[in-house]
Amino acid sequence: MTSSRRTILIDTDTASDDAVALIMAIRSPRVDIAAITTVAGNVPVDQATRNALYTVELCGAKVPVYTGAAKPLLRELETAEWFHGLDGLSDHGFAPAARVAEPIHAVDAIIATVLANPGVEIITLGPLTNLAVAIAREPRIIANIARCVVMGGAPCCEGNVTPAAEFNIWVDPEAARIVFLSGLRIEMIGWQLSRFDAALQDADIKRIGALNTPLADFAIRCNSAAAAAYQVQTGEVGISLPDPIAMAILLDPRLSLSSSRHFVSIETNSEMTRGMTIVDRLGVTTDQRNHLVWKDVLASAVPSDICWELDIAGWKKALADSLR
Ligand SMILES: [Ca+2]
Repeated sequence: MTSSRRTILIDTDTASDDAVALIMAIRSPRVDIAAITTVAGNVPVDQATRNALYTVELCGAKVPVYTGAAKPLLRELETAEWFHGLDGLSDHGFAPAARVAEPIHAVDAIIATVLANPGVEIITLGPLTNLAVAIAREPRIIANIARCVVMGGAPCCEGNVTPAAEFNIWVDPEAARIVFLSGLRIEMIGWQLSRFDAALQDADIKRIGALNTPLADFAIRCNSAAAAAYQVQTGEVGISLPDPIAMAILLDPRLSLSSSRHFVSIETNSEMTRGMTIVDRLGVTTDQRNHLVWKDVLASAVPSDICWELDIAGWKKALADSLR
């Protein structure tokens, strides 16, 4: 049985929804986690590391955690405590983990893990800073990554941090551009998949609460600030969980009911549309009139797989199963 488990690496700006995604991966019989690497995003990177260590310990696991980039490649860090709470876990005063991070930088850990595990699958749950630096420093990793699932972007829809952009891409658009243009095939799980019926509703929350386990309790409690902020932000009620949805699809690709493959570019120049994920859904970038603007993408990128539709019942079942 052990041989059928896939090896994955998780890169995360660990706040509340990241923590739930970590639980899903740690508890999954489908994968072994070679490394968790942290990056600045929702919270400063040292807080992200503390949250990742706390979550790993809560699960009784021993996955190594490596601290990574403290800020985006070119820009100042903009965090999201307004959404996740000051500690990223809704400020319930969870006791610090006894474990500490490994004494190796996340970028070095990504390169070493990929080269030692050809065919590894990577999932990014935060800004793409670490992966961009790893690719720039050691391009050979690209050929050794079997899948790269990116929670990020707002394909052909509004963003969650600006009208144009989703948070993870917006925080470090230069890094996202490097990754999307690197030649790595990306499975893009946009934030819009976590809205509306995909968000946990009262009945879902009650069902999870009834599991009456420490993990179920933590998963709901650490998202209390996010649930309130989501309602302010969107007018929608519920706990929206973008990172766990991306993780659910990584673990079981059948939960993506509809996807298609397109070139994607990332806007880095405009302030208005900074971090916009521009999806060539109609395949017009090779037209003469677009060729000049898209030439960098066409020269170096491969098209990304954009997920359009989630199996909502399947996702909620996968979540509940991981919290038992
Ligand atoms: Ca995240």
